[in-house]
Amino acid sequence: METHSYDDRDRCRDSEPGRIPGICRWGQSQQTVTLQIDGMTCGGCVKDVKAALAKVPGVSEVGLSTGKKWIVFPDYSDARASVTFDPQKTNVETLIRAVEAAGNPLSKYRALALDK
Ligand SMILES: [Cu+2]
Repeated sequence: METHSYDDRDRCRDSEPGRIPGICRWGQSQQTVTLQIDGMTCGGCVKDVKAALAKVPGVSEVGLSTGKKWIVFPDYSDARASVTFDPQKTNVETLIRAVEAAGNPLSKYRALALDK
C-alpha cells in the first residue's frame, strides 16, 4: 500500500538529519509512515483501526493491508497501515496512541513504526 515511488524514498533518505526512522518525506509537507499493527483479528478490527487513524487531525490518507493470504484468508497477524499525515499537525507517536486507543476489551491493538 505504498503511495510513493522508490525515487521519493531515496530522496527522503537524504533529507534532514534527525529524521525519525520509518518516516518518509514526500511532496510539500506530507509524511508517510508504515505502522505494523498487532492485535487485529477480523475485518471489524481493520475498520476500527483505520477509522481511528483517519480521525487524527492532520492525517490525509490511511491504507491498511493484511498479510499475503489476503484473497482467500486474510492474515491479520501481519497487518500494516500506511499513513500519510502533515507533520506540522501530528506525529508518529500520536498515530500509535490513536491505534492503541481504538482497542476495546476484546481487542487490544498495538502499533509499531517500521523503519522503511
Ligand atoms: Cu475484529
